[in-house]
Amino acid sequence: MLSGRTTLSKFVIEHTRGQHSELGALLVDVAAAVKSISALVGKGALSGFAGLAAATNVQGEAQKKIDVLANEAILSHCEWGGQLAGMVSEEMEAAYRIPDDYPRGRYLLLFDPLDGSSNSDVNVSVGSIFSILSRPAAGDAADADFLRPGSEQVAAGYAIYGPATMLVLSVGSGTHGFTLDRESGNFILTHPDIRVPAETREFAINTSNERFWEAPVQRYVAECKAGRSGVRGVDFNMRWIASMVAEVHRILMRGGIFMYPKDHRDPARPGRLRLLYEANPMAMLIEQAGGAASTGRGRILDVEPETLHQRVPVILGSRDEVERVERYHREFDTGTDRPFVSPLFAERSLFRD
Ligand code: AFP
Repeated sequence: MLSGRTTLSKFVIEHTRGQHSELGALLVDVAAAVKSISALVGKGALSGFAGLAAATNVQGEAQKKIDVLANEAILSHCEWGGQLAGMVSEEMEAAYRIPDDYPRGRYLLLFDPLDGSSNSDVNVSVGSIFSILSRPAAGDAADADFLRPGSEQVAAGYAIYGPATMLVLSVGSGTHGFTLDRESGNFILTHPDIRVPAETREFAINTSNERFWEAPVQRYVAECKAGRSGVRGVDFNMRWIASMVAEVHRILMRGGIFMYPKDHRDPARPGRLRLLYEANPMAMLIEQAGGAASTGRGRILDVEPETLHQRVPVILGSRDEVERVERYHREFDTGTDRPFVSPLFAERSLFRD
């Protein structure tokens, strides 16, 4: 029965009526782009676009053909509607100027067209992440217009291309999930007002980087791994999908903490994830769902951006655990933390009685 089910179009129009009425039209265009990317990703190897493109992106990362196609899908679906003054994408070094054929609008769209794409060849869930800022001025946006703290976002969301394709978004009044009904082509509201449990026993981090982390992160993860035999007194579970969208989606569905922290491999890279079109939109979604999103030393949404593609440490999810990690950073920075004793030594010591 289709009647009685809320579609994405109905939801966004009802929730953006008035001051941001054009925002609804932009979100409908984003949803159309997501549907086309979903169809492409869903073909898998049959799409003929597996493998690497000839180029590398601004991050110096090998660009996959499907990255390029997803990027083009969002540009082509969103550039013509008259809501945008410019776009920023992970796949493009400079901001994208709206072609002269199309009118300008008062919003800015920032996005990662296909996050987790290194998983696309191994059939693991990937996603698209987007952030929307408003820009009252007329005409084309300058780079500086995009460099605004995440607290100024008027909307944020992601698509996850998994067994089902879902669109999860916020326009500032909660975080809500829509599932693509492939028969009708509509996104249907299936997860209204998502809430992240404050407590969790599940953490997500790439532990192969452990030796590069700062001590407070090493301390937190060591305590989780020690489980009931350590200071936490309970056992924890670990996940790492290497697809931020999939990790954040799991956390919105059942709680958890996701960490891609600062590490000391490269001082110029204070983390792997990008502030404007990964950390900020995910932080808005998590906070709107009652969770927390931190750099370890401050709220992600308060970070003042300096460059379009800057990276930032990310610790987000269940509020109690994020606040614990922040406390460990404060104790480390003020020299009041317990000396860090690596459990590896304890486990491996030949002389332990
Ligand atoms: P790709 O888009 O290059 O696959 O990177 C995905 C990602 O930015 C994020 O989605 C993951 O959480 C993180 O990188 C995984 O990083 P590691 O491969 O270092 O674990």
